[in-house]
Amino acid sequence: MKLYDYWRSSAAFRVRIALNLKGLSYEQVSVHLVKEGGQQHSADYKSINPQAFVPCLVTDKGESITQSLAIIEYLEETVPAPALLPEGALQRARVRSLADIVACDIHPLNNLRVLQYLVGDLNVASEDKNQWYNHWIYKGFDALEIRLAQEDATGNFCHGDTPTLADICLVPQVYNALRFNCDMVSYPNISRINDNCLKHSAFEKALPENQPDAV
Ligand SMILES: N[C@@H](CCC(=O)N[C@@H](CS)C(=O)NCC(=O)O)C(=O)O
Repeated sequence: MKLYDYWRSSAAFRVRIALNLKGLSYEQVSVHLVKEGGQQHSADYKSINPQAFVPCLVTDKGESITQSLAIIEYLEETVPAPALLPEGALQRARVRSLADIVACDIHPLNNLRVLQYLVGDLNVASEDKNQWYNHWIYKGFDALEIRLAQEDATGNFCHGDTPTLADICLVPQVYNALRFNCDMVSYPNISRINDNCLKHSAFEKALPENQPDAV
């Protein structure tokens, strides 16, 4: 399998964690999101993903899949063990719901192209852009923290004591929060679970700084 990847991409980071948890080997093809105005915008890459986003996974049969959650669900269906979703429809809905707080409601607002639009087209000052970035993280983490604190299914990980899709989304988002100096003091459960995940080699190996294209 081939993963179109970028070390600092948190959506690609999710897929790297899932591939590692499943024990799957893959070839990494770096798409530099900043160099040359962003290699994701090249005609070559847009013929692979017209959305001009990483990640994109290409299977050994040459089929390509875009969107990190679709890729992870594909891996879950084709390589069921270890499971990244729990038994039971309600439990799976909980995990997907936690994951979606990050993947649908935080991350898209803070994506590179959104930040570039704020600064480049709307002339938003750099400190206001950072405030925007942190605001949406705090909004999402406030809700996530309450749920992780109050819901019985929370364990060493977001759901029980093994990593799931929720942790796969959480860890890259915490990584970005720390990178942008978010104050994590109000988020003890998020921080605890993040620390537990990072003790796991699948997460550690997927960290941005451990990627071949990291600078
Ligand atoms: N919903 C997509 C989001 C993918 C995404 O936002 N990728 C970012 C990197 S984390 C990207 O390629 N951004 C390029 C840009 O904004 O120009 C997914 O989950 O795969």
